[in-house]
Amino acid sequence: MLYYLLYQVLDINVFKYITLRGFFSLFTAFFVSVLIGPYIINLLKTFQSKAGGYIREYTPETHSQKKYVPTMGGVLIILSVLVSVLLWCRLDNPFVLILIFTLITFGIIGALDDYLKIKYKSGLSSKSKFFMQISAAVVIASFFMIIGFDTHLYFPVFKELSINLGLLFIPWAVFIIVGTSNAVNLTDGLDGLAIGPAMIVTLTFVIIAYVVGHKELAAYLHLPHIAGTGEVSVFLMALLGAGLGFLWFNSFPAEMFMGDAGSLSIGAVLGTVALITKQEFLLAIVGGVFVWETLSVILQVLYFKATGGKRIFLRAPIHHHYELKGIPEPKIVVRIWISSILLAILALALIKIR
Ligand code: 57M
Repeated sequence: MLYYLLYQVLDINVFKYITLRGFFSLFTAFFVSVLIGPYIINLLKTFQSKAGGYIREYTPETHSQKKYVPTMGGVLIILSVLVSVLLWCRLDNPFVLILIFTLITFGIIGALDDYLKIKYKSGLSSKSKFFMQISAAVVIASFFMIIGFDTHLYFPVFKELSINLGLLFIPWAVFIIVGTSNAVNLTDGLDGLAIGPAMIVTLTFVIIAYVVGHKELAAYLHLPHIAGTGEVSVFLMALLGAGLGFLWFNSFPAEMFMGDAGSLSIGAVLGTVALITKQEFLLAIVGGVFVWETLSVILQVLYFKATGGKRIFLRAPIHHHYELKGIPEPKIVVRIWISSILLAILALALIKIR
């Protein structure tokens, strides 16, 4: 909105620049998040304490005192992002509109699940939650087809290799969006554990979206140039600011959890950004922490079923295995952040090695 007012109406040239609006977007989202955070925490605490708190079964002893930490803090992230994006993004950019739709729809699905878990001690059934996610992802994938988006699939390292998915782009997009959304959701099991790596992935894609949207830089790095993705980096700077603001409260000991409202929406946005920038495989690398957390669950369940009850890990997802080995929660979280940072550096290095 301010882009239109300050640049197109008042002709203040500097506001046309993506970098400047990106920084304003980050700091606006951060300060909105940090300033309204305490109010959101109190609001959620009041609602949750009236409902009696919620904790999952098979939970390590260390989690029993978390029963009254309010969840659904993802609404703070979503609100902060929307305020900043509406102020600093170009709202005539189709990618920005698709990302706003993704953030809100997956946020609603997650918030509904959180609300039911708090109010009635059990959330949406896995089937209905999965159906809602698939449906939302099919709509998002259809938006891509409607705007005539390039349906080629590109690969890291092999700059000449690409496959045109055609209509198969829709199931591919659904897989990426729903898969990333649930991977972040599974990971969100320790204070700061999901938001840390999610912000590292976000910052990595701020860089990727800027480069892919810049004709000369994309050509220099042999990346497919997707016009308009520069505006996606302004959106992601808002997500980064909002996520850092949320981490202000979610760091150990957490004053609130993001809930499915946060994990599903952030994951879906990151999956959609990977599709927009045509860097789905790079997402799997920089988001390797989310991949490993999900794989640990798949391996655990398959082994459990195959051996009639034996486990590979003490408990899955893998962060609970480290917890049950006696490693303190903050140490597990920071070590996983370190892994995320190293994976982000590897992913960016792979862009150069093409
Ligand atoms: C998401 N939810 C947390 C919080 C957060 C199939 C199975 C692997 C599913 C999996 C599962 O249900 N995952 C759902 C994980 C929960 O966090 C809430 O959920 C939101 C995210 N969706 O925002 O609202 C608990 O996590 C803790 N937490 C923090 N700090 C945070 O910042 O401490 C969350 C955020 C919160 C809080 O205690 O209540 C969760 O873990 O449930 N199931 C599991 O993850 C369970 N694993 C399991 O059962 N493994 C089995 C089989 C099925 C693989 C096995 O290994 O044999 C673990 N869940 C818990 N403890 N709580 C087991 C250990």
